[in-house]
Amino acid sequence: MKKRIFSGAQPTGSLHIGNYLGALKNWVSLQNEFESFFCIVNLHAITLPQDPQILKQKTLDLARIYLASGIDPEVSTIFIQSDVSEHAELAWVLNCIARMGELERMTQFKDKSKGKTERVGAGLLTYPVLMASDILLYQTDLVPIGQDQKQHLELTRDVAERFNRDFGETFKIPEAFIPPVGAKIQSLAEPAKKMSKSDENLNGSIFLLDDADTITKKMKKAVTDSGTEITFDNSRPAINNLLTIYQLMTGKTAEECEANFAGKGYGHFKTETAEAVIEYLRPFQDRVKNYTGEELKIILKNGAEKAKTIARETLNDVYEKMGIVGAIN
Ligand code: AQP
Repeated sequence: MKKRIFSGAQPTGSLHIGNYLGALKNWVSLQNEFESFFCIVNLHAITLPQDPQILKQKTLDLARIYLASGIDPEVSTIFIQSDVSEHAELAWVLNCIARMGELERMTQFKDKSKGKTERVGAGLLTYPVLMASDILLYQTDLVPIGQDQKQHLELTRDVAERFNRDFGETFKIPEAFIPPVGAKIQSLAEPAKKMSKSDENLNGSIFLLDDADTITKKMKKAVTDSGTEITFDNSRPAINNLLTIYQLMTGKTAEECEANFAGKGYGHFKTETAEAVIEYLRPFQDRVKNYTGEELKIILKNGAEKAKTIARETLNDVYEKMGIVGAIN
């Protein structure tokens, strides 16, 4: 039996190359080796306010992006989170297992609620519990994620271990798969921050659907470090980040990338990196337009049906172990 992977992205904003390099690219390369479940996590999206019409549209757009990235619906299961109500049900159960203290320590919660804890929804605090439910429902072995989700995955493991200890062996304890390069692509405008969909500074992110002109402009504006060397060096985060993007877009080794820019200036470096990104995204951007609404509907419906069968089995086991019984089934 193949081991299982589960991962997802939120249909918020526009996906950027950080989402792609940290997550989607790895989903594609792992999908044949593992039994794969890729979810569009629309229930996670509403932990921050969303325009309902835009959320609807972005949900289908994200399905197109998954497919255009190379996720093959014949091989992998693609579905929308809200189509499988077990995610929300298990999240409630696990909310009763997770501790307030551990949720309050999550850095993503702290960052996103900073200075406005009175005004943010409680869902922002319990976001990692819903993520734990997503993963644990499928008895997942491996979760391909970017570095920013590592802490949430650790919480998932803690909650699963606690449940197994208190109620008996129920959940598989998942491992994180964090790529060695590309797990944390930084903002082009503020290299100390990660590239993020919700960043108000649009120059910080290269979006997967940005046109060539926009990519070139953003790259030209990208912040650089002092000095002139174009080498991988963690103490120079801006250049390190741009060179990492160049490396992942060209598939060259670190040594080849450094050799390519030896003796060249930042202007040349930025132009070549912009060209590499444009060339890399071109076939993806052509494919993304290809999927009709009808086609998407069928893929997502089939995906949800397959996911639901597995999710229900796990949830029934959870209810049974906890003594939760209803009167009608
Ligand atoms: N900058 C990044 N570098 C590498 N990987 C990243 N991921 C996110 N940002 C980077 C990974 O992308 C996957 C999907 O992300 P998400 O939609 O669940 O949301 P997120 O992690 O909260 O990412 P964003 O872009 O910052 O979105 P917003 O602003 O909406 O919160 C995840 O595997 C993530 O690790």
